[in-house]
Amino acid sequence: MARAARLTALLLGCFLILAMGGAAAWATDGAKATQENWTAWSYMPENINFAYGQKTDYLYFVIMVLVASIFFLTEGLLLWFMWKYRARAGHKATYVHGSNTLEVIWTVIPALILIWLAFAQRGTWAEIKQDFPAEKDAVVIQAFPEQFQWNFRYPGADEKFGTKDDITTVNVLTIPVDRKILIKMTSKDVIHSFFLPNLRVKQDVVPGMLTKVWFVANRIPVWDLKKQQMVFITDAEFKAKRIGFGSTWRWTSAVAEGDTTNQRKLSYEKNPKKPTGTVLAGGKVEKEQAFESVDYVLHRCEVACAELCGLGHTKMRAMLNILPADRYAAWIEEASEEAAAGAEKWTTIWDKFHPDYNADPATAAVAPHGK
Ligand SMILES: [Cu+2]
Repeated sequence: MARAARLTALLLGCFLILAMGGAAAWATDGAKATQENWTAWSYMPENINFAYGQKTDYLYFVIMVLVASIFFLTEGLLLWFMWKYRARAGHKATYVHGSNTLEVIWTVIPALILIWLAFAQRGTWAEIKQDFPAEKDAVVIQAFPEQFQWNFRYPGADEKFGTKDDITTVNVLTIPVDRKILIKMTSKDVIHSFFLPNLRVKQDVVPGMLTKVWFVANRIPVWDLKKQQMVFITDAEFKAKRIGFGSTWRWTSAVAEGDTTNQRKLSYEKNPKKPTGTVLAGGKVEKEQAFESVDYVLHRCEVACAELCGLGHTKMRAMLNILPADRYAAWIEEASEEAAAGAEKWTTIWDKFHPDYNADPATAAVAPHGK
């Protein structure tokens, strides 16, 4: 028995040392974190929503520090007591009923911490989930997910939903950079969850219920051809660089020869059959440009479903394109000329059962539900 206790103590000790090593590495990264960017400590995807993303990350940071401290305190005590009160000759076990004082202390302290947290996060919660921007100040987009795809709708030139000039897309969400985006959503079938990891947005989408999210994308995702990796740049940087876009060049995804980890390496490569492509330079479109003349290729983020919504759940993802204002306007124009993708379900389901979801609550009376 004594041997088993020693072994347990040894294993727990090893675990604690490993955990402390991890914590030290984490604290080192944490030191790099700034008020604007708390992501450095967390290994989370880069935050590009400076409207409130850094506040979400900061809350994660505070809660992690709290939880980690309590973890080391309690596991340390456990380890110490296991050693101190181990079975050995000449020591008789005693029966302890418990201590009311101790019980009160370790109930009251966590309760106070939780109450403090509830108040400390209140402002951030209200900013994200309650204080939505006015529809006239935001780009309003509707989302209507179903098993297993993301349907989006834009109001078109008349700025009204449920009219003939609406633009609908499937698995493509295109937004302008540095603008407030307001997404109004409901589900066509089961519960889904609208998840934009880089924007710190996650919100359930529930059938028969209107839920909303708002955010600002302050960076544009591009692919750095020299580093062969995704980077995020500002609107000003975007305009100062040469950016390949459209179906310019070849996007490859392959496992490198001899790589036993089986990790796919993504890269853009020059297509021998089509060595030139379309490039944006200073906001102007230049055609037939050489691959070598380009700094970045326009890239995208991901829209994921964060609710296990059925067997095809893992395939339920959409592209998130973030564009400078002029490119966004060009995209809207292009999209309104194209045949709308999956437009029918919007008119036969959304507009029929949820006409009130189309109205701007600031300017129009909300129609009774289902009318
Ligand atoms: Cu889903």
